[in-house]
Amino acid sequence: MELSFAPLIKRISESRSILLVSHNRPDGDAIGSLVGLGLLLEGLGKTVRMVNADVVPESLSFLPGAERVEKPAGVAEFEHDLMISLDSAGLDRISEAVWELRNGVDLINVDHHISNTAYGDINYIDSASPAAGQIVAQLAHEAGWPLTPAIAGNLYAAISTDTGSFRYPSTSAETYRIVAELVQAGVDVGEINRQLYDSFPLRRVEVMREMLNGLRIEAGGRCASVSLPLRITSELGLKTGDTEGVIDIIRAIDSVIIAVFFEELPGGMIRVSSRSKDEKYGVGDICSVFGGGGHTLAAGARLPGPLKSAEDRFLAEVIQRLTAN
Ligand SMILES: [Mn+2]
Repeated sequence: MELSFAPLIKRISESRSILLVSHNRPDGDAIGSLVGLGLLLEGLGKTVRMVNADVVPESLSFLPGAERVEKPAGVAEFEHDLMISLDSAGLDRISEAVWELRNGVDLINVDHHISNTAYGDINYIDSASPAAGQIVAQLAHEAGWPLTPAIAGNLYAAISTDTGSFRYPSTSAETYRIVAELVQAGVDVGEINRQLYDSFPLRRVEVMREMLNGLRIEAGGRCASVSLPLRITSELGLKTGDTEGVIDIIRAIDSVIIAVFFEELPGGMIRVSSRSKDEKYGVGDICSVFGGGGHTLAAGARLPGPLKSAEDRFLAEVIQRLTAN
């Protein structure tokens, strides 16, 4: 089916008050696309509230408008006539407490995950797009909605973080075209990249030191993995976002095709993040074996603990595929 922004633009134009939501444990794309679209719609005179079930990571709190992101309880009284979800592949990526706010209004689903279940009344799913933020920027372009430096900064952050700073293969000519528009609209590229990539709290490097001590290299160097026990999370007082980038470091090892990061969660489940450098060895398929999903080159899953047994089960699947031919 041909992708078209027309139904979204029409439905948004008919709306007066809009509730925007994005996935739990938000990353740069979840916050940037959420706030970017929120501010865009406010610029059109809409009443807008932006919701996420989890806190904005400290590393993204500098984004203009990030302080506007609210917990579901804060918007219980908000009377909206439209809801828009961003960067969220399925209903399960967003907390029940957020969905309870829907109150039967139409839902627009804007996303770039190939696994998206098209759960909206209107769906705009572009799995070729590297970021939900890029789709929002294209929507603004198409609709002729004015950009401000704050809007552009949020969308730039969304695209930059989801493309690994414009390095992943999903980065297209369209990405650079749309980002050129964002820069033209007032993004200070040096400053925003400093904030995004050169402003880590020390604990972010300390956790890297801890995890690299336990680095596992397997499948003849083609698989690298690290894991984070809950004990370290509490010892270092880690916050959401502190482990961002760890997987990119082990993925960068020359021989590595698949990199995996295991994190023990309170309650005993193990969150698995995985990255591949080669479409032949997609991690989306591997994660789906364990009930997870995502993209070919970046995917996740949750396994029951304990940590070591989750590692062994997941890595056995990875190694089997990497050594199959
Ligand atoms: Mn995304």
